[in-house]
Amino acid sequence: MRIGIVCYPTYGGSGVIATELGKALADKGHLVHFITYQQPVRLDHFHANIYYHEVIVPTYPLFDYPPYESALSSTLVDVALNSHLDLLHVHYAIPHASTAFVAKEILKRQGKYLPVITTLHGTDITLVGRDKTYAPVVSFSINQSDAITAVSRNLRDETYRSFDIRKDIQVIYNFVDLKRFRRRPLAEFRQAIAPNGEKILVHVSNFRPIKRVQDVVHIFQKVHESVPSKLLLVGDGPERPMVERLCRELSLCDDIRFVGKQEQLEDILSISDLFLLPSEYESFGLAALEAMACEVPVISSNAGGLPEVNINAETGFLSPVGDIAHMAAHAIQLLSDEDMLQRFRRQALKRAANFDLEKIVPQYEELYVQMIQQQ
Ligand code: GMT
Repeated sequence: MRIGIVCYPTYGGSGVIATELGKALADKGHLVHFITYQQPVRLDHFHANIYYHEVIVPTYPLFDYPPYESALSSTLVDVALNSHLDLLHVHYAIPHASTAFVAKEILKRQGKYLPVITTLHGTDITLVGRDKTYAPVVSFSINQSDAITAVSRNLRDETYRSFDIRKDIQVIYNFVDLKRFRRRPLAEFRQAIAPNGEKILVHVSNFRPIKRVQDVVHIFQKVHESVPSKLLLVGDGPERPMVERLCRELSLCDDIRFVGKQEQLEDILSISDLFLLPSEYESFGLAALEAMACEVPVISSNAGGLPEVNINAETGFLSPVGDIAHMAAHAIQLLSDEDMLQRFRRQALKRAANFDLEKIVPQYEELYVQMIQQQ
């Protein structure tokens, strides 16, 4: 199949899933065309079956806001016609679903039918999408998609609750490449981070308020009081200055390292003992799944789709949002009991195997075939 993929090319989970999906489809022989304003972060190798089309947004002194959506729709029309796309798969509703709709309507008038599949990822529904500034367009363009998928049951249900959707939303879970995300012995790296055998806790996010990174630091403070430990904070974003200040106020700077955005996440996860994800909301929690694939149990909130990924008392523990004491108590329990920690590690990996790329990608392929046959 000739598949067009539209996504945010940045470090967010939706862009990661879109890019990893495109790479997996290309490995299976499909021709994949990424259409974005920047090379997607995880599109890091040349692949004979992958094409990248940059959306150029011409500026003009009249524009305070360059019209990205129009540039994207026009690029989609151009790529669909010249690269003979069979379908378009857009990730994140805003503005991708509406731009895809415009492109589809233009193409229809030129005699080309282009099925559009929209994958909902989370904040496009729960945070940004519900904002009344966007809601009518989100609702309309989701209903106009030929197929809609959501990355968890929770997100599907939230979408039905928030919008008047008159179509079936299929749940296709996020996935992880178990060949890449696997625990490897990196003793020297571990020794460099935790020279005295301390336990290593880790958090990965885009440091947005919804991630509650300050809770991560407060949980770590409690853990640190009873278990010799280090905390690695991976990623970057608007909350970072506040989190840095908090580390200084709590005199934890020597034991907390901000490592910024990292490409080799699997190396960091390989030396970690526990993953912390106390988010206000996660439609799925891809970062937690990648940790579990590297045998790192997860202490998370029970928000959104997290209970569909992290199984309480099996692959980690779930707590109410903001319950720092509960999360810290579970972290201490796990880190203080080596047998329990090893058991949870094995169970985390076993659970992650349910979301193996090889199991999930065929579900998208099947959907694509259905969409093409419907023409
Ligand atoms: O979490 C973010 O802020 C990034 C966001 C995105 O759209 O890139 O992540 C969302 O999509 C991921 C991939 O499907 C999910 O794993 C995240 O849980 C989801 N984030 C939220 O729902 C807050």
